[in-house]
Amino acid sequence: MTTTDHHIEFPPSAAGSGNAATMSFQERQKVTAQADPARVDLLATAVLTAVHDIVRRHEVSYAEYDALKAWMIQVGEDGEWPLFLDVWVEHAVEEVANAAREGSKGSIEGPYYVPGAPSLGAEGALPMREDEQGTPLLFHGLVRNVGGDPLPGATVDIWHADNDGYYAQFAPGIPEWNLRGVFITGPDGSFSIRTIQPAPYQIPTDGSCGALIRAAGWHAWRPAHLHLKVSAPGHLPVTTQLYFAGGEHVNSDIAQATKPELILSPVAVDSGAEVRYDFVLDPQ
Ligand code: MBD
Ligand code: FE
Repeated sequence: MTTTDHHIEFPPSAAGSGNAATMSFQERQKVTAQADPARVDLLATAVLTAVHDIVRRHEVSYAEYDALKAWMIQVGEDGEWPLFLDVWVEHAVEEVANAAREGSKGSIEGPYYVPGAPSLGAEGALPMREDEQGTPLLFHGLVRNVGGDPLPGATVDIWHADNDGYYAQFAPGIPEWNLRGVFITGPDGSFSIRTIQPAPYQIPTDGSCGALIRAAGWHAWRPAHLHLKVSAPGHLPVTTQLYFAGGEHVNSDIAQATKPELILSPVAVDSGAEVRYDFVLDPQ
């Protein structure tokens, strides 16, 4: 089964996007190495000890323990483990993974990347519907190395939500590769992408992650963002996101995945908005 076979019901639902994200992850997940038992012992013991400590410190009751058990069962039934982990845990993993990087800042991948989007050359428009809603955005720049040299033949893989905050292949009724594409930088290291400005993304409210957000009195929003994976031979690939200055929730991302270096300030042009951003890749 491929991601495109996943049946997602209409209207969009937490279980629809959650189960599609779970299947997408399972298809791509390849555990190659046997886990080191010493490392598993260390990490599993650390997690369990932290949980025991919380139970004692906050005098967790049986009612609260059973509520947690019921909620975790429901997260699985909704397929929302990828969503839960990517929203509330991945930012710390990304911080550790990219601590030594000198080039462009990374950010979390999130649950909605799909490899294999259409390849579009150095410049062009992302696949979109004839009546795609949203302000047209021209997003262009260079891919360079840390020494400042342009990198021709670098790959800029971009995916983002539409003007309603939905991702192709994770919500019903959107063409398969809508707002997803792969660009290859030209001889001067440049790329130029025509798309639309995405909308803020709301965590599905009708699933278990939504239930947690409501129960805790949190908000459910990520700021509008572009997702990118940028790579070039001999260089460390970077997975990142770009945000929009002044956008809603840009300083209150529920996924804690914004960084000052990742905020774009597009300028208004006749056709909509335009912005330049250069990516810098560390050597491998
Ligand atoms: C998203 O679009 C996203 O980028 C993350 C990290 C989590 C949920 C939805
Ligand atoms: Fe996203």
